[in-house]
Amino acid sequence: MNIPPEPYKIKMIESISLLSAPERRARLVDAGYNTFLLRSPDVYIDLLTDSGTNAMTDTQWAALMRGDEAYAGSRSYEALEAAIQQTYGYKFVVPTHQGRGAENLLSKSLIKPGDHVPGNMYFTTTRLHQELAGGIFDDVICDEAHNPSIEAPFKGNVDLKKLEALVKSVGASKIAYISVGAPVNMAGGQPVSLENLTAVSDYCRSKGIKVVLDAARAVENAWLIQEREKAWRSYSVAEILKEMCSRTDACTMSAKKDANVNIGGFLATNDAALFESARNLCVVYEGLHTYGGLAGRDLEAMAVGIREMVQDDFVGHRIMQVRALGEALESFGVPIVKPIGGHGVFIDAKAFLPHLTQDELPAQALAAWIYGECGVRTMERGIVSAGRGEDGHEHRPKLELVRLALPRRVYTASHLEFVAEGIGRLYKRRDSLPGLKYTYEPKLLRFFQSRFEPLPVPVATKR
Ligand code: PM9
Repeated sequence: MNIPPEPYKIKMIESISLLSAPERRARLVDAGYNTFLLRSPDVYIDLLTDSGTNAMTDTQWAALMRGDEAYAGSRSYEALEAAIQQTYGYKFVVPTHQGRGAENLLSKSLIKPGDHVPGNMYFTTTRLHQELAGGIFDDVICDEAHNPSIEAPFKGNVDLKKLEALVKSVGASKIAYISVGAPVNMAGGQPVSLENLTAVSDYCRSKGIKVVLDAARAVENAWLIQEREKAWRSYSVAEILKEMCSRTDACTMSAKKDANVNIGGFLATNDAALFESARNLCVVYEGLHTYGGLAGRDLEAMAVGIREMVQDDFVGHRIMQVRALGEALESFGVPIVKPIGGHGVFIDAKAFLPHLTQDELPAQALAAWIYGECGVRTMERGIVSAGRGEDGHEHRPKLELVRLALPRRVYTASHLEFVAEGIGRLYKRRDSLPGLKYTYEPKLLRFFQSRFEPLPVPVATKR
């Protein structure tokens, strides 16, 4: 595999083991064919998510001991506030227990019922909080993002024409804010260029519309800007991140991603009125505004993680590791989203299982069959994740993807080779893989808790 040597060494390990094939099949039945319902000890290599599953540094572990557990005015809050101010450049900080906590405070603060919230593709929790606050999500991402095989460098970009058309049709006063994910998780970790973010920012400022960054993996976006955008090639990841934030009014952050902590998040902003509202709502939904649902030690680990996350070699190594996994999968013919994104490889389930219709849940099924084949846990990012609208209709995304998200600093090249070989084997017998149907579907964020059973096995055509 073509991965540069790790810029770190291993200090602690956790044992993992592979169950036998019959045991894996039994665990799949127990889990209702939903990888979220598998028990972690039954998983060999866990690529469900890169959220909260990262390995912390020794300095982060040491920082845990410094946690100030005072209810109010904790010193650990001051450490976090300074780290965010210096790394992202926002003035005001409200800690939250994780990203969706910040999304809740933001949505409740800025959205009035009937308002529109444009964004560069939906994200599950983000859109749900917008809708729960009475907002209407409008997708304004560029068309290329919906096509898995187009090799454009910035498939996360906002299509300004779509944004302008929306503003024209509903009026700027009905736009609560624009939410810009950088990179775009549901499109395959596709980045946004600084040129595009600047254009969005200039346009929105001219119309009095706020720009909010979903900063969960903004550091990876910054690295991809450095790699692909000529004007920014000589800038560090730290400098590019600050430039990105300077184009926005606020950010919501799941620190469980970029910042390498197991729990934590925040809302940060330069807007005093938004800060005032979010800080007040924080005491209702999260905890006091200086701990936001977290322990003092979590705030300390997050503060150190934020300062460390912008190291160019760490980010570069991570992205090259993801890329190597994608290339290994491609060497077995497995169809994946191109270009390979920052935090994971996304398998194109429609192309992998072309004999299944969207209602036969190809991505959900493929995630289940991958676990059955090799004990690797992945996540559906298709119609099941997209969920239903207010009136019960199914959202029908163009993309049916299975995501292999790489936790940071957790797995080695040989783990990734094992993953690629296992999925490569499955690809050879793809014609015989059936779809799934629901046996249980919860109302909200159904992908977490739904249960399924297999449809009849298709008659395999010999290759
Ligand atoms: N992302 C992920 O695995 C966690 C579970 S799936 C809901 O990709 C973005 C871009 C995310 C994200 C979580 C959140 C929410 C916001 N924006 O999980 O609440 O990828 O910390 O963050 C997951 P929290």
